[in-house]
Amino acid sequence: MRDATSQAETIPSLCRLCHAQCPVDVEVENGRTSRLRGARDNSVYEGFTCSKGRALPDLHASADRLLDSQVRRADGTHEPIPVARALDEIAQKIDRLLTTHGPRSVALYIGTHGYNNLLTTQVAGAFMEAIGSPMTFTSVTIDQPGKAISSALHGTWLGGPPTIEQADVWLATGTNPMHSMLGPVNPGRAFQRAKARGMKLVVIDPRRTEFARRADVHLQPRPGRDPAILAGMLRVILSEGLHDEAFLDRYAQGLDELRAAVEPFTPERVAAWADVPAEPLVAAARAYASGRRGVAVAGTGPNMAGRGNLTEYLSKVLMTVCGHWLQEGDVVTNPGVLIRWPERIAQAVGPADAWGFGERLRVRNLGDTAAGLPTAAAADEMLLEGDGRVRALINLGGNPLLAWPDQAKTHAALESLELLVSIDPTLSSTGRLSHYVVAPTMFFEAPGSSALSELLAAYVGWGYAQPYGQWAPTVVPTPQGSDLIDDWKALHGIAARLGKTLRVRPISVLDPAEQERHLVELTPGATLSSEDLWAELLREAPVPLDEVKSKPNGHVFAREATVQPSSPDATDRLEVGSVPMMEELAQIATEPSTRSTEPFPYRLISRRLPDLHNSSWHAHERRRRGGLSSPTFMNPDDLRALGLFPGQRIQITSAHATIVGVATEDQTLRRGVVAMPHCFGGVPGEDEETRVGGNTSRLSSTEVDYDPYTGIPRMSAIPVGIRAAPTSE
Ligand SMILES: Nc1nc2c(c(=O)[nH]1)N[C@H]1C(S)=C(S)[C@@H](COP(=O)(O)OP(=O)(O)OC[C@H]3O[C@@H](n4cnc5c(=O)[nH]c(N)nc54)[C@H](O)[C@@H]3O)O[C@H]1N2
Ligand SMILES: Nc1nc2c(c(=O)[nH]1)N[C@H]1C(S)=C(S)[C@@H](COP(=O)(O)OP(=O)(O)OC[C@H]3O[C@@H](n4cnc5c(=O)[nH]c(N)nc54)[C@H](O)[C@@H]3O)O[C@H]1N2
Ligand code: SF4
Ligand SMILES: [Mo]
Repeated sequence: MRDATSQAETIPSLCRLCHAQCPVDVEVENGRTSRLRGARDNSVYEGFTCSKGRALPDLHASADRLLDSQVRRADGTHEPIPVARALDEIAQKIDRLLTTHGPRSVALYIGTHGYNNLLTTQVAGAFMEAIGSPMTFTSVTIDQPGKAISSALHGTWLGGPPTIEQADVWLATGTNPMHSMLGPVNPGRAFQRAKARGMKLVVIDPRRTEFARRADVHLQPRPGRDPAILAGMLRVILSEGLHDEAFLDRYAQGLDELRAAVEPFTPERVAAWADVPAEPLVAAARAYASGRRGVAVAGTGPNMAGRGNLTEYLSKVLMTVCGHWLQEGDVVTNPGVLIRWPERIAQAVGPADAWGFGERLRVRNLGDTAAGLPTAAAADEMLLEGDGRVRALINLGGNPLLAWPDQAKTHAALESLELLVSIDPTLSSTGRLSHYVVAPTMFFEAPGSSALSELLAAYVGWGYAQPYGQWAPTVVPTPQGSDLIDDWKALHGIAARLGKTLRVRPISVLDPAEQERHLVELTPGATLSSEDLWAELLREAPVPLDEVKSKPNGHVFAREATVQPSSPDATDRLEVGSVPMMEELAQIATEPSTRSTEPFPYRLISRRLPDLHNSSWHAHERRRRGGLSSPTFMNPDDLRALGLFPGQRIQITSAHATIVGVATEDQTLRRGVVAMPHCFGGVPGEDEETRVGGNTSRLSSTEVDYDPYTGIPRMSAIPVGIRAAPTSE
C-alpha cells in the first residue's frame, strides 16, 4: 500500500468487478482512487476495459456503499454494528443452531462475488467442512450447470481444447462474449484477429447480437430448440462422412448410438422445429467440420432454456466427433502460471458420475450433482418443516432474492430463516432481509491476482490463451472511519469464535486427493493477511508468486509445453452416446415441431446488458442516471402488432406470475421473442412503486419444467403473454 498522504500516482492493478480481471492503471490521490484506465501496454488485454470497470473509483466512493456492518432492527430497518460484535452474535446463533438442529440447518450460498474473490471461495469451502454441513449452494446450478454435467457424461480430454489462437472454427450457442466477457479476454480483438487469419465463426442466437454480426453463419432460431439444431449438425457431419474416424476409433465410444439418435434430425425437420432454414444449418455443420481444431461452447441462454445439459453435451460431442481437441504434439499455449494443471496428454478420462451421489435434498428427488447442490431447491429446504430444515443462510457475494428462480418462493424462504447473513458492500435486496450484513473491503482495498481468469480455462473457450499472470497489491487504504473486513476474514472470524480450525484447499485444479496434501490450516488464532493467504494458497503455482509479483503490469511468462503421448495402457474413452442424453434426444424427436401458444405466444429469453453486472450497484446507477428501469426488448413489428410503443410500461405474464417492464425496440430480435435482463426489481411489492420494473425470476416456477438433476427451471425461452400495463400502475 502507498502512503495515504502522497500526491497523485498511478498504480497498476486489476479490475475485479467481473471475472475478466482486466489490468488497469489506477490513479491514486491522497489515498483515494480518482481515475482508472486500461493498462495500455499490456499485450494480452491491449488496454481493454468496459464502462463498468471504469466506474470503479466512483463505486469506492459511492453513497450506497456500506462503511459499517449492519444489524436488522425489529422494524426491518438496519443500523450499524461494529463488525467484531456482528461476528460474535452470528457465531453465537450458528453455534446454537448447530447444537439444536445439527449442521444441515446452516447453509451457504456462494454468489458471483463470492467467486470473483477466490480467497473467499476457498475459505468458504473449508468453513462448511469445519461445521460439517453439506448444504453449500452456488450460482453455478442457476447459471450453466450443463457444463459440469456434460463433462461428467462425456468424459474429459486431457490434451485440452484449442484456444482462440489455435481454433480454425468456433461454434457459440447462446452466448454473447462481447457483453458478457465469457470467452477469451478482450473478446472483440481476439475474435477480430482470429477471423483475420481465417477462423470461421458460427453463432446460434435468437438475437442478432454484437457477436452474431461477426459470424460467418448466424442461425437465428426459436429459443429453446438448440439440442435439435446441434443434433441436426451432427447428422449432417456423420452422414456426409466429415467426422474424424481415426480419433473416434481410438478415443471414443457410443458412435452407433449417437448416429441412431441424431437420425430423425434431418435439416428439414430441424427447420420445422427451430425455424432455421436447412441451407445455413448444413453450411454451419460443414464449416464446423472443415477445421482441424475447433471449439464448441454454449452460454447461459440455452442452459436456461430447457435441456441445457443436452445442449452442452452435444457441443462437446461435436468437438469429439470432429477430433477438434488438441492432439499429441500440439502446442499448449497456456501451460499455467498461477494455476497448476494436470499434464496435457493425448488421452481420455472416461465419464464420471453426473448425479446420484452425496447429499439428498428433501424435494423433487434432487441431490448432489457434478455441478453442485441444486440452488433452485434451496428455498424449499428452508420452507419445508421437519428434520434437516435449513434455518440459517450465509450469503457470500450473491443476491438470492433477485437471482434465484421463483422470487415469491425465495422471498418467503428468506423471511422464514432464523439467521440470514449477507457479506456485501451494499444493502442489496437480500441484504434488506438479512439479520446481519457484513461490510467487506472492496476491490482496490485488498490484493488480488489473475488466478480466477486463469482458472476459467477449465471451461472450453474461456480464459487466457497465453501463459499470462498478474498480481495486484492493495492500492488504497479503507475509507477513514470505516469498519470493514476482507470477506474471507469474516468467515474465519466466525469459525474462530466457534473454536474451529479451517483446512483450506489450494487454488488449483488438482484432484481432491492431491489438494488434500497441500491444505493450509487456519487456526482460530491465525493472523494471516490477505497477501499471506494468497501466497499460501498459490504455493504450488508453476511460476512462483514472487516472480509474478515482480512484473506489476502483468506479464506473459516463458512457459512452453506440447501435448504428450498417451500412456500405452490407457483404456478410457470419451462417451458420445450417453444413455440419458440419447434418451432426451429420442424424446425431442417425438415432440411436435410447434405447439399451441395461446395465451403465451411469446418466448422470453434472458440476456445481459453491457453496462450492468447482474444486480450489483443498481441503486448507485439509478441515482447516477436519474432512474433505471428494466428494459423489455421486442422486435418493432411485434410492438406495432400489439399496439404498443417504445417507453410504454408493459406487463409480461407467464403461467406463474406477471411482471412489469418498459417496452424497448430491438431490431436484432427475431419476432415472437422478448429479451429481458435479470436481477432488476427489488423486494416484492416495492418494485412497481419505485418504477424499477420487474424481476424476471418471478416468472419461473421451480416446480414445473425443471431439469431432473440440477433442478434448474426454465429461465429462458419462457412462454409469456405481453400487454400494456394498466395506467394506474
Ligand atoms: N431469471 C434469471 N435469473 C438468473 C439469471 C438469468 O439470466 N435470468 N442468471 C443467473 C446467473 S448466470 C447468475 S450467476 C445468478 C447471479 O446470482 P447472484 O450471484 O446471487 O447475484 P448477483 O447479482 O451477481 O449478486 C452479487 C452480489 O454481490 C455484491 N457485491 C458486489 N461487489 C462485491 C464485493 O466486492 N464483495 C462482496 N462480498 N459482494 C459484492 C453485490 O452487491 C450483489 O448483491 O443469477 C442467475 N439468475
Ligand atoms: N456486462 C455484463 N457481463 C456479464 C454479466 C452481466 O450481467 N453483465 N453477467 C455475468 C454472468 S453471471 C454470466 S453467467 C455471464 C453470461 O454470459 P453469456 O452466457 O454470454 O450471457 P449473455 O450475454 O446473456 O448471452 C446469452 C445469449 O443467449 C441468447 N439466448 C437466450 N435464450 C437462448 C436460447 O434458448 N438459445 C440460444 N441459442 N440462445 C439464447 C441471448 O439472446 C444472449 O445473446 O456473463 C457475465 N458477464
Ligand atoms: S470487463 Fe469486467 S474486469 Fe474488465 S473492466 Fe469490465 S467489469 Fe472490469
Ligand atoms: Mo452467472
